[in-house]
Amino acid sequence: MEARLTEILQEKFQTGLEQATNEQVYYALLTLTKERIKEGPKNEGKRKLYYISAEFLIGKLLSNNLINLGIYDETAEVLKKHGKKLAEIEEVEPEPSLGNGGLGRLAACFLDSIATLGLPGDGIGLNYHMGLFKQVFTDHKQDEQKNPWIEKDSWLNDTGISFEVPFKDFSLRSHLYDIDVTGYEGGSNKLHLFDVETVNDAIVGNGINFDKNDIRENLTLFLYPDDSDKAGNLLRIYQQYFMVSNAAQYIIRECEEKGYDLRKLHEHVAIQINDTHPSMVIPELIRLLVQKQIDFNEAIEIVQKTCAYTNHTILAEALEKWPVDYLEQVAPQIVPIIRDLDARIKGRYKDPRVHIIDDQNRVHMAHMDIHYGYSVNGVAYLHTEILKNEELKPFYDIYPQKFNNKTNGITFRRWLLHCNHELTAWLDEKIGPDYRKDATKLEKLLDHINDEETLKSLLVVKQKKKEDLAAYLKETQGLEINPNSIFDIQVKRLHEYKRQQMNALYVIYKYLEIKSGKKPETPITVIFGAKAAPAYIIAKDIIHLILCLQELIDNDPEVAPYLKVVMVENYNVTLAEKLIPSCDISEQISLASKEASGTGNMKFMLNGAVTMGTEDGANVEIHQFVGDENIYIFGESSEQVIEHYRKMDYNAVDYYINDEEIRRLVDFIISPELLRIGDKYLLLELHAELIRKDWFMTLLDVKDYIQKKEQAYADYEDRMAWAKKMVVNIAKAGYFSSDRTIAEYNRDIWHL
Ligand code: 9GP
Repeated sequence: MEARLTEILQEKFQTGLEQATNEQVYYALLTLTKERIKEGPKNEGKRKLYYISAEFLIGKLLSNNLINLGIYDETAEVLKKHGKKLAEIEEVEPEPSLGNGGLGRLAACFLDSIATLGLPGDGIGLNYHMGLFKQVFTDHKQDEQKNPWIEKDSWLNDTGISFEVPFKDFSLRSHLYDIDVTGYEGGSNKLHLFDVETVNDAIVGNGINFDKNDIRENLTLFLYPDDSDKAGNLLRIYQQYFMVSNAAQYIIRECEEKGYDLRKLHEHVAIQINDTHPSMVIPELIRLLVQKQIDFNEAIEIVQKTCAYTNHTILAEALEKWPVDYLEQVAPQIVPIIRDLDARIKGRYKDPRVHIIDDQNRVHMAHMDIHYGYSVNGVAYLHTEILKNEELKPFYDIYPQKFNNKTNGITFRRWLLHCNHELTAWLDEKIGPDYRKDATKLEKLLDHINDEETLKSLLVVKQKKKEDLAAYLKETQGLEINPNSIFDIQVKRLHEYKRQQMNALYVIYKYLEIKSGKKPETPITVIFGAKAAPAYIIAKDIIHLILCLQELIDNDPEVAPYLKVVMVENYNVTLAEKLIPSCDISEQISLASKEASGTGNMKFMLNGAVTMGTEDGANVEIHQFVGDENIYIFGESSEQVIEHYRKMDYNAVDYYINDEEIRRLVDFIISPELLRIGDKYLLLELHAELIRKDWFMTLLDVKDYIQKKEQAYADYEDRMAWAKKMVVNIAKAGYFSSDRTIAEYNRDIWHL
């Protein structure tokens, strides 16, 4: 590879490896990697998967591709020989901003595992020019700015493929860009990202504002444009229809090119509908098949045997319901099809809960997926049980055979091999490299659990990663943290159900404890990272509170040596790759029943963090694997929580009034200390919300939470005992490899 790299540098920049800048080396490596992928094997088969998703949070690609191509070490060596550092060159790459959180990152992990297992399967999504948004903090508040990531030279390959997408008043020509997806020592697949040539980046004004009505110019600017008004809702429908119409046209075109009979589409194609955003693929595919002279009833049957749906949440906000008249305004051609699909259901089932179009004339996208797809899956054991027994029970009663669970997973290539070289080397030394191909082999670590040297060297690895993070945060964000403190980390989307506010109440508790003279043995650093949806007011208030606490503590010499709070700015995949390896305590504290799975919990565990969590999502399975000794479980169970919702008997205000300790913590939000730093209105708003509403029952679990954290911090002091917990967590993480998840999808749903 050295010769080719030198050649490319000469051709592109007329320079040699020694003299080249990091930027030049990055672009040369980009070219080299793309060439290698092009020459390498492609995954093929009789049935191919198309994974349609609004989000693909792929992260930076250079290192991951080098690892998957098996040339990472060689590249690092060559660069080193010429005075360059691969880690520094990685920094040049912009992170594509094509996702929001777990849903999008899961899609990216899945693409990696699909390719690794040698399965033919492509992703299909949109090429958002500005991504979600870039988070900036000003005056202790979140500001949103555009986050452009596309450069002249990038991982995107212009395919020249284009389709006409018909809307009500005009049509748009798409333009397809592909990103190659490499498998670990395996063949490659593709991520197809559709775009529109007329999109105009220049119409984005202040922050992330733009004219929502000009679809030709704005369609692929942002992921999840603000939908708090009608124009925003319509724009989302335009995006979704554009995505699925292109997907359906692309799939049909590929089948025709291969000479397949479209009447047997399902024998060659599996479509996975990732949450409800791509649901319109069902009527669109029916429409296109009918255009190909296939009978309407037959088209429905074919589509039904082709499409499968994954549900990623029980929160209503992600179970989309589009008004029929909005669909009429965007893509009227699919409305009669949806009406027909609904009429068939209404003819068969009286229960309005399973109808597609409700009495307010709204289309329940998930209902269409369930009736007209062949599989419905949840993403962790508990989540699927809740779908079957609560949320989607009327559907489960009709179609028990369609429901199945696929517990999420993560790719160990990115979340171990790439992000934690030290731990990878340590594992290689302790148990040999087999776990790289078969993650369950990590269990071999348990043979060493009583070996003092093993435990000590693991602590050394963790310490190194803490120092690395401290240096990185200092350099990139000017934040100073103490690598000799306990790193307690909560990074994920900001949402009340994830209860960052409960963690903030703990910080208040600890602050007041320290003020009263009770100092922790080891200093504590509580790290947050989270973006709040731009229109989600309370989530932004929570960020405000955390940033105010950060400042208060930083400036209090009595407390600062023992407690530190930091909220990292613009939390993204790149930051996650630095934060996760350094973590001691992983915060997974959602209200039980609300977190479908979580995948951060798996990444932290794999990197030797111990979970502080509720019995929610995949925490339940983590708990089963590691046992009571190696996880801190607290809070009410999902059954109890569901019962509170059913009886409507949870009143936050009762906890506030009746419990002096809780009142003390909650009232601190509007204490003179914090009001001096923050915005009075926002802090009052959050305070009132916690007492009057608290939809996600913070005050229900907060005391149990505080007690468990205190126990964890105390346990941390026994370093050898703690290292054993770390070993068990790493050893038991194998189940959470997305290779296992994908093997199950393939075995039970896709049959590729
Ligand atoms: O909130 C879930 C998260 O629990 C899960 O791990 C992830 C991947 O399955 O999906 C998230 N859901 C969404 O982002 C929106 O439905």
